[in-house]
Amino acid sequence: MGDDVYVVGHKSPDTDTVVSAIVYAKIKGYTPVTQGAINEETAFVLDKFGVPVPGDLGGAEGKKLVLVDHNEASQAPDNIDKAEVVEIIDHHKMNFNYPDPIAIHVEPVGSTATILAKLYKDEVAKDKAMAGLLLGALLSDTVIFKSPTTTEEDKVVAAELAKIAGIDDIETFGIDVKKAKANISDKPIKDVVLADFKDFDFAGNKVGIGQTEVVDINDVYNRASEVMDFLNDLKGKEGYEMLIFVATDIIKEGSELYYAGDKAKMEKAFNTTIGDKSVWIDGLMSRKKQVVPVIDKTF
Ligand SMILES: [Mn+2]
Repeated sequence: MGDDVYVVGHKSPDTDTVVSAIVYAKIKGYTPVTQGAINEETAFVLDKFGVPVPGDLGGAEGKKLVLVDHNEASQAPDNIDKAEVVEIIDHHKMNFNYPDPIAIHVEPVGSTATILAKLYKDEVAKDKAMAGLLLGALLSDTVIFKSPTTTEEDKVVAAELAKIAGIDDIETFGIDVKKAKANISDKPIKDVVLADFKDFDFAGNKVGIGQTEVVDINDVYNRASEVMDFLNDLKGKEGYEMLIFVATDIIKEGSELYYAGDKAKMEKAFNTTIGDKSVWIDGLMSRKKQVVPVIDKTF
């Protein structure tokens, strides 16, 4: 057991993170694990291709880890400094310090699934379920190619994966994947805001940014006061300098940004006038590309 290598994605696991762990572990003979429970969208994709849900990492201490789909310590397992990180495969900006040289593969593409599909083309071509999982993850992370993080490579890779997986209509499959977790009406607001939530360290300031994707933004507008109460409460309790909740309408292709924190910083970051609670930004689909860099810059 001591020599087992665990492949793990980020906290608040999304489909790309879970699928990347599963696929890379299968190819290498490692063990896929998650940090916490998977969401409904990921459950839908795993179920569709008959793939079991990975176990939980538990503690990181003393374990050999491959980090997929993240590299920031704030998104990695707790006690990461007591684990041995052997490799990283990711598509996010690098914020990683390590005392030893290790293998790091980062590409600016729409999903970690895209990178794995390219690197292990032959293995994926022989495995229908693997191709299906990777396609689901790619469509999830790129919001069916609508996110500005999407590259031409993502589209080419998706077409190849669809062929292998026997998916005739990529768009329809993508909407099915997205719809699996888009219904927020029956969920506690805490679960909606924290389902896809990331902590960042911007020049020593603790900033949390959550995102949800819906097919009708009115589902979020109806719960705006709950969102604001939750953000303000969490900010006070957990010592955040700023909290942002990005509610993305994947049909309208834009997002309502709710925030708790310095209004001036928000206005500067998004170069617009903002109300006390929220603002709609047309075309904003990507936390990684359209929120994180501008907020990082203001700090
Ligand atoms: Mn990803």
